Amino acid sequence: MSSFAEDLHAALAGPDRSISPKYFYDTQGSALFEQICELPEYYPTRTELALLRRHAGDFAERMGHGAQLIEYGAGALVKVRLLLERARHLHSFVPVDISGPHLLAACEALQREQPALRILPVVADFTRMHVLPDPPADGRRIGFFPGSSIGNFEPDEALQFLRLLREELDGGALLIGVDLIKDPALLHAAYNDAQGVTARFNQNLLRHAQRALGLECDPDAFDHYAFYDPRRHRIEMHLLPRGPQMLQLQGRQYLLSPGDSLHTENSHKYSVESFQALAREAGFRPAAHWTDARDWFSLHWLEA
Ligand code: AVJ
Repeated sequence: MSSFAEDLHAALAGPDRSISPKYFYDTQGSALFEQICELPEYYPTRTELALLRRHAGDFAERMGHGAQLIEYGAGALVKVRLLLERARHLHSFVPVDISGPHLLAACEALQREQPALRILPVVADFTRMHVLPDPPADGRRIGFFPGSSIGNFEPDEALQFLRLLREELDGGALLIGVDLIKDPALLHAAYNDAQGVTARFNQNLLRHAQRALGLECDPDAFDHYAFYDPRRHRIEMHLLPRGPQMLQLQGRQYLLSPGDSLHTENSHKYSVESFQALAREAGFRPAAHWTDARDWFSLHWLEA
């Protein structure tokens, strides 16, 4: 099993110099991501929220009675509230998140608003195997995976992950948000905001490593570089050393030259059809999908 330290050593040693975007998210990283969601250029969050609001009644009906709602990568529990408000006789709500303190604080606030809701938080990396509470005896498991986080996976990893969810949700369903292929200029702007919040979010990978692992480096000496690759239908984010940079991690030294970019994130975009094909390959049956008027973002209901 890999750890942040092992993954960072591997990334700095090369030749790939890629590291998982999950390491953006310590307390500061989660706060920066929440700021990104408010940016005028970053359309996914508000577009998805509008879709969730508009169709909340439909989702509640599809969930049925006595369901166990499982959210993968729960964060601040903003989006799921729209489902919880309308859901009927939930068996339980199971938020899964890697950031323990963040998750537990969000659960306490939710519990105060909804004292009757049975909340069973699971602190875990949702990209791995999950240890979940038992499913209800007479209700379905409904998975919720909003935010187009599925886009962070390479297509083959996305397939593996969807297969894992399909097994976990067997007989139930998955409601998943997927960002759509669109004008590259709009995508470019969403990951290159004028205020530089996305740049700070990107650099936070190094700051997180400074705080958590004692990495020695100068995060400000790395430029944020994000671009859309129309062939692979994905945004790539990199950190580019502005000059030669010496980094030290746990007694090992790494010298990065200006050409040696650190690849920190992929964000894949899909068409409705290409995503449904992937879901079918993972064993799901696409039953419905919803998009906004501009076709920027999609929600999919997949029967498991
Ligand atoms: C959380 C993975 C959906 O890919 O748009 C936002 C993360 N990165 N800006 C995305 C992100 C840069 C986001 N996801």
